[in-house]
Amino acid sequence: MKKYTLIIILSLFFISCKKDVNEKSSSEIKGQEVAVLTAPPMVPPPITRKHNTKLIVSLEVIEKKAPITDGVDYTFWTFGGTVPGSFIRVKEGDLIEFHLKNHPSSKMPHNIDLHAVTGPGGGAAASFTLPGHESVFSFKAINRGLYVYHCATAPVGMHIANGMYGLILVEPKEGMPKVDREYYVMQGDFYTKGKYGKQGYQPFDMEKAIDEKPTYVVFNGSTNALTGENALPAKVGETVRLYVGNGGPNLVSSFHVIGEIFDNVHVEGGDLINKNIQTTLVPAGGSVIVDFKVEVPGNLVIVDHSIFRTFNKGALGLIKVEGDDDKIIYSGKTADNVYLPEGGAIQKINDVEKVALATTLEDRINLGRNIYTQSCAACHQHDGKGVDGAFPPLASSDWLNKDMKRAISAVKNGLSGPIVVNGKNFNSVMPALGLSDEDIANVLTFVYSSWGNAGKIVTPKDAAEVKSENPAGGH
Ligand code: HEC
Ligand SMILES: [Cu+2]
Repeated sequence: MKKYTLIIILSLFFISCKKDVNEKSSSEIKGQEVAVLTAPPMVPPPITRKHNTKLIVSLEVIEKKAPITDGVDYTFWTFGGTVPGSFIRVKEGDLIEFHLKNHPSSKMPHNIDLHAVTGPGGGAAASFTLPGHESVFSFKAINRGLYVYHCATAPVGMHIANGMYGLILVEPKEGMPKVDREYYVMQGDFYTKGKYGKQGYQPFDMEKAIDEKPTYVVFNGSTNALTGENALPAKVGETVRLYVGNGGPNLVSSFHVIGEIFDNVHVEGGDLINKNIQTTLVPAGGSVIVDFKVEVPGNLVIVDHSIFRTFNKGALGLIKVEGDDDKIIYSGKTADNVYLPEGGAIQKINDVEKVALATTLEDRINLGRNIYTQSCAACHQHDGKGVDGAFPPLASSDWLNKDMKRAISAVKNGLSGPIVVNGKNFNSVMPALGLSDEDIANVLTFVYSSWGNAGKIVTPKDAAEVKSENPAGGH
C-alpha cells in the first residue's frame, strides 16, 4: 500500500518535470506565414499576432559589386543583396522554415549560421548551398533576443569580411515596448588592397584581414550608407530604437551616438536592461538594442568611439532630428570670447608623407579627390553637402566660388567666426590642416570641379601667393 503511493507520487513528479522542460519547445503552432524581410536601415513591423506560427523565411545570396565609398568599388557577398543582410523578425516560439537560395551567378557556395538557432552550427551544415541551388531546414526560436547571422563557409573569415552577416530578432512573446521609430544599423570592417579612399575597383586583401588591420570600418556596408540623404530621420519628442549588430569579422565596436544618452540598453541583445548609458560594447558576432528619446533638433552622429575608425575609416552615420529648439535642454553657444595663451597653436590633422606632383589638370583633380577623402570629407561629407549647423557645404558654395584667394586662405590658415554660406549661418572653427601648396592646389581644384562649383583651376603658385598666417607652425 505504502509502496504504491510512493510510486504514484514519484511518477506524478516525473510527469510535471517533463512538462516544465518541454514548455519552451511545445507552444502550439497555428497556420503558416511568409516572413516580411527588410533591407537596412529599415526593420520589419512589430509582430501583432498572439499565437505562434510556422514562419517561412526565404533569403537569397547575391554576390555583387557596389561602392564602399565614393569612387571605390568592392565585391560584396550578400544575404538579400545588401550589407548587412535582410532583417528577419520572428516571434519567440515560432517554427521557422528557412530557405537559403544561392543565385546562379554566384562564384562560391555559401551557407548560414544563425545565432538564434539551437542546434549544431546554427544551421550551417544543413544550409550549405551551391550556386543555383536552394537548401531548406527548420528550427524553433526558443530563445528570445537579437541575434547575428552570418555565412560560415570556408574560409569563414573571408565570407564575413565580404559582408555576409545580418540580424534576426526573436521578439519576446509579449512584444517589444512601443517606440516611434526603429532602425537597423550594423558595423563591419573591410580589407582592401588599396588604402582608404584609393579610387577604382579594390579587391579583398587577405593579409590585412589576418593582421586585423582594416582599411574601412563602416555602418551598413558603405561610408555613405547613413550620411547625406541617407541620414536616419527623427522628430523632436520621438523615441528611437536602434537594433545594432557587429559583423566584424575582427573588430569590437564601442558603439556611441554623439549628442545622446541611451535611455535603455539591452546588453548584448539579451534580457538585461542597463539604463543611462553613453557607450556600449558590441562584440564581433554580437548585438545590442538601444533606445532613446530625442529632445532637441540637430544631427546626432553614430560612431564607433574607437574614434580614428570614425574620422579616418568611415564609421560615421547621422540621425537627423527635426523640430523646435529647447534652450533649457541645450542652449547652443552663448558666448565667444578671445582666449590667447602665449604662442597659440596650429593643429596638424594631416602629415603629408610625400608631395605628389600633378602634371595635367586630370592628375590635379584625381590627387585632389584623394586629399578630399582623407582630409575634408569627415567634416564637409563625401557629397560636399556639409552638415547643417556644423560644417558648411562646399557643393555649389557661393562663399567658395566668389573668391579663390579667400578659399585658399581658409584651407591654409583655417577659418573661424561667423560666415554665411548659401544663405545659412555658420559660426565654428575649421583648423589649419598643414597641407602643402601643391596639396591645397589639388584639393581646391577638385572641389571647384565638383558638385556644381565654378570650375576654377588653382595652381601651387596661386596657393604660394596666399600668406601663411602662422609661419612658425607651417612647413
Ligand atoms: C574638422 C572639420 C573640418 C575639416 C577637416 C575641414 N573643414 Fe572646411 N570648414 C569647417 C568649418 C567648421 C567651416 C566653417 C568655419 C566658420 O564657421 O568660420 C569650414 C569652412 C570651409 C570653407 C568656407 C565655407 C564654404 O563652405 O565654402 C571652405 C572653402 C572649406 N572649409 C574647405 C575645406 C577643405 C578644402 C578642406 C580639406 C582640405 C576642409 N575644409 C577641411 C570644418 C572643416
Ligand atoms: Cu558565404
